[in-house]
Amino acid sequence: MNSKTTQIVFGILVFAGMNWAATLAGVDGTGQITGTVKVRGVRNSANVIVYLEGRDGAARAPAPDSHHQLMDQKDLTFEPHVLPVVKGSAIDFPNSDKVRHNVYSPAESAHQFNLGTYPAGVVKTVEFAKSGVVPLLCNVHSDMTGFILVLDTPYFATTDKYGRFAIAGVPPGKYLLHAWHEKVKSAEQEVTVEAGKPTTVQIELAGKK
Ligand SMILES: [Cu+2]
Repeated sequence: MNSKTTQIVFGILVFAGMNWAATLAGVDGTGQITGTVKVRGVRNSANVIVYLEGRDGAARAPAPDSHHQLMDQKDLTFEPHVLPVVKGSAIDFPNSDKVRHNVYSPAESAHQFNLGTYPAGVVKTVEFAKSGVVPLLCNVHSDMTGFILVLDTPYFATTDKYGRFAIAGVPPGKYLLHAWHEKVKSAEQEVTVEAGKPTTVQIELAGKK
């Protein structure tokens, strides 16, 4: 690569990087929150749902996603293991396995339902109108577990295995940030989002529920 080509490639990379940073930080007057959640006493820090509860009237009464969300049944697991959605969203439950499943949510869940058994190729859809935790179980396979978190906010993210998360496009204001994990006690902390400026938080979850 000659130096001119190198310069052009470098220029494109810088431009792409700036675009990406501008999108995350919000050229539209929004801000973003990034951070890491450390979960004590579990294999890794994945599958924590982080969400923002609006203060000062911010982020209240969001519109549900108009397209359906997806909770697959694949290789005898729920995929994804945890799924945050806005209240009022519809979730499709396909069966991508060769065996039959019988998905249901137990009595204590925010939305109780039982889909019955159905084969591959069939998709059943459920609408979640009430916020809260909906554990998922299968009558056929007792070790299949999953969770749906129905939220009153569109500002949420799920951590990766390193506990990292990012929530972009957040209107400036004060929020209470919640971190939820299926096995460990939840935690909350106050955060302030500023336009065009990333806010970084570190959260630690410890102690069994
Ligand atoms: Cu099953």
